[in-house]
Amino acid sequence: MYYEEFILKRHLENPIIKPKDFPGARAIMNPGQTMYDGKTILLISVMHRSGLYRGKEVGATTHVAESTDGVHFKINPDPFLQGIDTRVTKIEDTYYIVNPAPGEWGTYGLLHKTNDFKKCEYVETISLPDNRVPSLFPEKINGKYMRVDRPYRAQPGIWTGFGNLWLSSSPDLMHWGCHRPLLKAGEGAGWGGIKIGPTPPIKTEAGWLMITHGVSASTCGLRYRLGAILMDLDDPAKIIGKTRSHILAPYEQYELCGCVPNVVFTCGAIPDYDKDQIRVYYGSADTCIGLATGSLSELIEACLKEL
Ligand code: BMA
Repeated sequence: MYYEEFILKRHLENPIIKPKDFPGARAIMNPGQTMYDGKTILLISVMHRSGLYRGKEVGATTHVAESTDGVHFKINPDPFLQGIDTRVTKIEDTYYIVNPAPGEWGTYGLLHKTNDFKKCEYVETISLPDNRVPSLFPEKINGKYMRVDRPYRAQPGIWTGFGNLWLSSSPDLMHWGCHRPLLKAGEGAGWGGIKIGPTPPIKTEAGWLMITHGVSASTCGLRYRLGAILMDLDDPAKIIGKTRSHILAPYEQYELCGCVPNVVFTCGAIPDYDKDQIRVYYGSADTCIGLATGSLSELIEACLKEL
């Protein structure tokens, strides 16, 4: 390895899920992630080589992959959802899943729920285009459900003001308002120069920790990296920490080359509080899935130090 890893360390068996693990797949990427019944659950986005799955035009399907050791996964071939890039948040006993609805109307957020990762029920459309994946907090704050989202999409050439994060609240997870600006793309962190993308915040004693992807421009095109921010527990509109350094950047061959080169992208992370660990299952080059782990307390410390 010719580069220094900062907090997150790649698993030696990376990439842990590859297209050849799913017959007919051309890419498996960007998993939603959570724990259920003692197992690690990934909602993996499968892009099909022919665009068809079981004879139907689908483009992409989302499948449940489960594991007892967090490294070796069994993938359910029955689609759980259509589409890609799911964000999963457990609120009380229900798992809420948000994913982007692609199509001619632009990309907007769909809310679904499940209690068993067998059946997935559509709840409501919760954002207008172009707002891909509002990411829900796992509990109410001051009596309201809350989320982080990115209400606009950056357009090539008109970057300014489009890739920022916002916060909003809701009485019922369906009606959202009281919007507050949260973080501007590029503010003090090179890893998110053009746009930043949310994932479901994780509760820690120090604050709400959120792993975000950030996009920066290079002469060879876009580069997707991961960073982290920390929000105040009672007033998440206050950013109290942020890594200036990226915590993961594309360096390995499976991150540099693939369907979309130069990409590490995550839809969440899993805290293992008793081990002081955070696990990040991430999409590599929009082609396969890697695992990187690090110390939760080191990550929080870096957020506080580097703000
Ligand atoms: C984003 C999303 C992700 C993808 C990333 C890099 O806009 O489309 O699904 O991983 O771009 O291509």
